[in-house]
Amino acid sequence: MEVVHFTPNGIHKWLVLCDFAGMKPARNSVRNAFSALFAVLFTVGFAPLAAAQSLSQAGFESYLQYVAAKARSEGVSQATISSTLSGLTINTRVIELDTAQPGRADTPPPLSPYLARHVDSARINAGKAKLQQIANLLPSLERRFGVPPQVVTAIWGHETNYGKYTGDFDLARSLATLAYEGRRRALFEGELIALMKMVDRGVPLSRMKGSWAGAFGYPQFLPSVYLTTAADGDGDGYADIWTSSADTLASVSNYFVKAGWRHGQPWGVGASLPPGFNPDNYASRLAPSSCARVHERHSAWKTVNEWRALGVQPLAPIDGNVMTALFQPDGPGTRAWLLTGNYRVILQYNCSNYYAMSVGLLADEIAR
Ligand SMILES: [Ca+2]
Repeated sequence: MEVVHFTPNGIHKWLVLCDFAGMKPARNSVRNAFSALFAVLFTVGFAPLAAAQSLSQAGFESYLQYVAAKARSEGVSQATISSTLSGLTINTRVIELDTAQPGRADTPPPLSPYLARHVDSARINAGKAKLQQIANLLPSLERRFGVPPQVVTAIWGHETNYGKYTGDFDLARSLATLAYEGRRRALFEGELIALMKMVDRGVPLSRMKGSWAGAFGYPQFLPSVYLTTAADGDGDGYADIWTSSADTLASVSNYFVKAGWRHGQPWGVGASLPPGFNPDNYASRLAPSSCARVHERHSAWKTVNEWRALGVQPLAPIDGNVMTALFQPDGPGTRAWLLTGNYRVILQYNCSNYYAMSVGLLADEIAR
């Protein structure tokens, strides 16, 4: 099933890392070899803990010494290591939130009520207003990235309600806690070190506040995503995703470019089905490599022209040669859509049909 209810720290930020993580290699082979040896020794010493009751402040501090050494081996300055890690304590609230994530339901809840809550007039009008405020920058942003600003704005609206809530957890403390807790240690340890690299780049540590799971700023990037993907949209040379609308749009656009957004294609279009049409007859035979519960609800891929030949009619302009999958989330007699590869780009931000559909439809409404 999909995660239906999203906090500003949705699971997508973890998936994001599969695509965009990438630490800089150590500067020379000797250091590289030393780092590898060091990592092996300490990985053995800091294997994931079996249960929450194994966590202790003393163990946490030992673990942070290991993280400090690893950060040093990756070139992080001692000043940053000290200011980031010294005095940190375990945040038990973060562990509670992490272990309380919703489970999976056998039958996905209907999409329509979710859309009604998330694509409402307040969010549509706020998105229009945000774009209006930087209308002079939009043509150059769209030329530079090839991603419609309203799609990117819809992401911003979904992640943080256009910056209204970005989270006030101490990110270093959250990431260190989650890494030490150990269920996804490699992920969170890498993010903690990426956070320190951000500080070395000049981002004030005081800015490093965000969700309990380590995401921050208007678009809720993780530190590693910021390092590889954040972009300057207003030309001041700095990617400020905490206060700048233009930088937020540039950064999310850049994320979409890296995820394979195709310029000129919609994310999807509504579709009408002929009487008696059963999408189950066109189920995909491909086994999705990731995020299977999301993708298995989509049909096999066909061109728009092939769907037309079967009586399926797109309800908005779309080129006949575009490959699409049919999706009728709430069953026979309800709304249906033809989804393009750009829908999958939105899924890379957060792999949920609920999320991606509401982002796409919100974008359409903002553009209207
Ligand atoms: Ca900027």
